[in-house]
Amino acid sequence: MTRVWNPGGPGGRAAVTPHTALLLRGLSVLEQQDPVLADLLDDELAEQSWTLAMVASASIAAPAVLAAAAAVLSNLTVEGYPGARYHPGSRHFDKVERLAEVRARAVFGAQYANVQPHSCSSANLAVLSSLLPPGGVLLGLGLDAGGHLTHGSSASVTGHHYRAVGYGVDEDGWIDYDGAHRLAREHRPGVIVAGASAYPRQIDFARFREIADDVGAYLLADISHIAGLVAAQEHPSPVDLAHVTTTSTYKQLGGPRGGLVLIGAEHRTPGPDGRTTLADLVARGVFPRTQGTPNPAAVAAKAGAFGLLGGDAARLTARRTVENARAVAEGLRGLGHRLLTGGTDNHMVVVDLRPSGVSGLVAERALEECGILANRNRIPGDTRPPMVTSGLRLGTNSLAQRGMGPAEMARCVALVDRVLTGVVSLDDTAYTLDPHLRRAVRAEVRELCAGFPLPGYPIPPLPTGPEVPQ
Ligand code: DSN
Repeated sequence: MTRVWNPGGPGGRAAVTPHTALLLRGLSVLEQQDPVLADLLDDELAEQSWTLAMVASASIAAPAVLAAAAAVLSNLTVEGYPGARYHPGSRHFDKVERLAEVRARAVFGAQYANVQPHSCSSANLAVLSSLLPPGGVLLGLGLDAGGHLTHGSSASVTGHHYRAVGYGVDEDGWIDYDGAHRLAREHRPGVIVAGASAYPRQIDFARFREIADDVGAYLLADISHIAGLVAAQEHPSPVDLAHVTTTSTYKQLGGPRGGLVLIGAEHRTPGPDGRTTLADLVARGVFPRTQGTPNPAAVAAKAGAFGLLGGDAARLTARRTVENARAVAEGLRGLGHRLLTGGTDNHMVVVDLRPSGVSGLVAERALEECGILANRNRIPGDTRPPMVTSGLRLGTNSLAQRGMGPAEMARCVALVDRVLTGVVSLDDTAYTLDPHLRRAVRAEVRELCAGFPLPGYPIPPLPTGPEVPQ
C-alpha cells in the first residue's frame, strides 16, 4: 500500500499516511469541539507526568502504542479468528492479529498465543472455563495472601462457579509450597493457579508443576505482574512448565488494556475430554465461550507493544526495574519499615504498616496528596477491611521506564518515609498532614519528574488545579 499520502495534492508536501492524518484530525477536532473532554485528557497527562507512579500494576505505554490503540480498526466487528471469521471485512485485521500472535510467541518463546482477551481476568475465565467444569476444584493463592480475584476469590465468579481452595503464605509472607501441596493432595483440584497480585518474590513454577503432576491437575500460570521480567529473562518463565500461561498486557508490558494467553510445550496436550488440544480449547474458551468480537485496535496496540519488548532497551528497563525495587526495599527496611518477606526479587515491595499504626488507606491518600502513587494492600492476617487494609504495595515499573535508577530510588524512599512518618492518623480513614511537609515533598517529586520525563512523551506544564486531590 501507499505509505505516504499527499494531502496537498500533486506537488503538495508529502507528510503523513492517511491513517496518521485521520488520528491527527481526530485529536484536533476533539480539542475544538469537545474542550471539556480534551482538557480532562490533558489534565491526566499532566498528572502522570508530574507524579511518581509507584503502583505495581501499571506501566507506561509508548506513544506509538497509544496511537495504535486509537486505530481505525475500532470500526470493525469481526468475531472469530484470522481466516475463520463470522463477519466480512477482516482481511487487514487478520494480518494485524497474526502479527500480534507471532510477536507474542517470539517474545515469550511460546507455541501458541491468543491476543483477543480484553483483560487477564477475561483470559483467566476463558482458560478456567475450558479446563474445569462448574463445581470443579480450583486451587489458587488466597486473596489475602496476595492472590488475584480470578484465582478463586469469593468476590469473583471463580469463587462461585468452582469449589475454590486457597493456599497461603507463611508468617513472613513467603508462599507455602508444602502447604499448597498438602491442600492439592487433600482436595484434588482440576486446576492449580500459580500467580499473584501482591507477592514480592520469584514464583517457583517448577515446584507448582510438580504439585500439579502429583495430583493430575492442570497448571495455570498467571504472570500479569511479572510478564515484562519474564520476557526479559529477569524472572524464570513458566511458559513451558505450565499447561497455560496468562497475562495482562498493561501491567508490565507497556501495552494497551488487555490480556494474552500463551501455551508453550503443552500446546498439543489434550484437555479434559482427552481429545481437544489445549490450544484449541483456549481458542474456544476465549471466543465464543467468554467473549464476542475482539477489540481490534487493542490487538493492534498489543502488536506494537510486543514489537518493543524483544530489544536491549526493554531488557535494560526490566533489569533496572528489579534493581530499583531492591533499592526501595533496602532503603525502607533500613529506615525500620517491615516488609513482607523482608525484601523483593521482582518489581514490587509490600510494606506491613501495622507497626506504625497507619492504615493502608491513610498511607495511600497521604502519599497521593504529595504526588506519590502507591496502593493500599491487604496483608496476610489483615484485620482491617479490604477498602482500608494494613499494607502498602509499591512498584518500580514506571520509574524504571522513566530512566530512574537506584540513586533516585534512595530519594523516593526518603520521600515515602517522610510522608509515612509525618502523617498523623486520627483513625483508620482520617488523618492530618502538615502542609509544609506536603509542599516540600511535592516540590521534590516534581524536581525528580522534571529530570525523568515519561519516555517519548511531551512535557506538559505543571498542573494548576487544587493542591490536594479533591
Ligand atoms: N489486579 C490489580 C492489581 O494488581 O492492582 C489490577 O488489575
